[in-house]
Amino acid sequence: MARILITSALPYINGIKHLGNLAGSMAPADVQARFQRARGNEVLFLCATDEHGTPAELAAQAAGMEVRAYCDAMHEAQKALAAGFGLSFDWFGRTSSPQNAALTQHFADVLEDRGFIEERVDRQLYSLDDQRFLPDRYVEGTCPICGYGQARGDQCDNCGSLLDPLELKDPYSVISKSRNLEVRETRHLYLRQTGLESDLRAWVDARTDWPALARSIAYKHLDDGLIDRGITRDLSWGVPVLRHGRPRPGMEGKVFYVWFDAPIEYIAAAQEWADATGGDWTRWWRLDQGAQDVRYIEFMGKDNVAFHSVSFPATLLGSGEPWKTVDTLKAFNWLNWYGQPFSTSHQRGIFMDAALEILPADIWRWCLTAYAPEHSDSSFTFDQLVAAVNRDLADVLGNFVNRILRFCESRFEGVAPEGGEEGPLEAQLKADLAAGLAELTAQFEAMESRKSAQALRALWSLGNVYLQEAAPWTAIKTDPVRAAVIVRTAINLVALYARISAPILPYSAAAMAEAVGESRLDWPGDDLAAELARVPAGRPVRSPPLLFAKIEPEQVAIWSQRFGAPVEAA
Ligand code: B3M
Ligand code: ZN
Repeated sequence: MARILITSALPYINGIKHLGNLAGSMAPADVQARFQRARGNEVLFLCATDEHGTPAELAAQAAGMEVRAYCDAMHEAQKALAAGFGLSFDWFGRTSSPQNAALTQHFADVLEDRGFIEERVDRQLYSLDDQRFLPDRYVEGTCPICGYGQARGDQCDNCGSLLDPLELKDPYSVISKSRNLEVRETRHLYLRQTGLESDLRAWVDARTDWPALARSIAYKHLDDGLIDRGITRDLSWGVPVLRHGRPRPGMEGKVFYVWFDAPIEYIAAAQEWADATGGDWTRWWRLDQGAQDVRYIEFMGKDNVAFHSVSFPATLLGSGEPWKTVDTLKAFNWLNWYGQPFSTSHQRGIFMDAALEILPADIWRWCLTAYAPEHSDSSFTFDQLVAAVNRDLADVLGNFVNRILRFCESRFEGVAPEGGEEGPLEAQLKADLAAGLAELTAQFEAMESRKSAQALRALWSLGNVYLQEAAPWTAIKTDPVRAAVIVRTAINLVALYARISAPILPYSAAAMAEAVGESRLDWPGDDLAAELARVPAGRPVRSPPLLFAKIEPEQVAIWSQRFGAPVEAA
């Protein structure tokens, strides 16, 4: 049994997340966690809300709430929606947890003790009208790289470049829109990444399991030359800057930069989980406590790769302590909304709450997997959704399950029949299933979202081909024993489909399993004879409620209107 640690990039606390956040991290991470558990591996799956920094403060201000109260409410809202999408985190933590504050301050202390943190005097934008410094997202302006007019102080939404607020052209305060800004001096702590370059490069060189996208971004930062990064900010909401537990002269009222404390929450979430469940977090994160046997997989969007492949490893490696570092970093491109970026701040696209209002979670899980923005940005369209639901789910999987179970109910009293000897059609079916299962298992292991969905769909299609050729409704007229063999085989296929569809479609898989009395959703082995005999003769079965309702064009028109999608040509 392998031990697999899985983390998903932490969704910012500001507002309900959109489908893009799901597609690029939380959903594929959950599919992989479910798959690995089904394989019998020990999984610890962690995520949390990313609660510090300017996104939180600005959103709380906009909501007219005190920031901690805002974060409390939004954490619960996001936690409930994650559960609604079947995201099976072992723990959904908070970067505002006491565990994360203690760990963040610990890393800052050991890094400084080892010479990788130093104080510097910064020049930063100060808003005379707001009477405060303007870090990161408190300032917007024109991107110096691509000219985008609403680039944020720390990163440009349009071209993804990491920015320094001083680079912005024509900057303005996000709070008051004032351009009455001046540059002032302020003291900040810097993480000396330049001092860790050779360690980091050796570490990235050893990450042979990374997909091309992650490697190319990591090497770009290394080859462009690392920079020492500011890890503190003039903000009030965040992890206070202390030195060995005591206030640090000159740093009063400052907090650690959100991207310094957020990845540390991956560890702190394990501590929160341990504190809540009695689990042992050290066997997952400390190499001297057993974590050397753990495979650690991180899921994120491509704009987060830099922080996960450079600054977070710099924190861990620079500490000189035996921390587990990521083995596989699965980065996704962006899911766009009809060619435009989804945007929480600009409320563009479908958000998790509205998504669950209009369609069940499995539909979205299937769509975001089958059309994952994996090797390039991809754009969500309702046409794609309709094809995924009507063609893949309803016509292929749903149709097979309902057809065979209804036939069993009408001609075999809803009981799996005994039947007689299997024939060449069953032998062919098993051979095809074996090949298809090997492909599906390989694609899940490789964390290839689109190819996993394709392999799964191909396996569902085998059931329809088998029924077409075996035609139990014809056989029953002349050879009821033959018809019984076909029905018993197809019922076992329903049980098999439940087990292999569960990582992507947990709710539909549970309904299929319940319909044929399959109680264990473990991953199938190579012995197809045994796999297709798990539902014994005599077991009562029943056709489940409709698994996938087809989406009608009128519905698409209503949704397009509601979510601001261009109305597709009918
Ligand atoms: N909160 C996600 C984002 O950039 C960011 C990830 C943190 S993972 C430690 O939208
Ligand atoms: Zn730009």
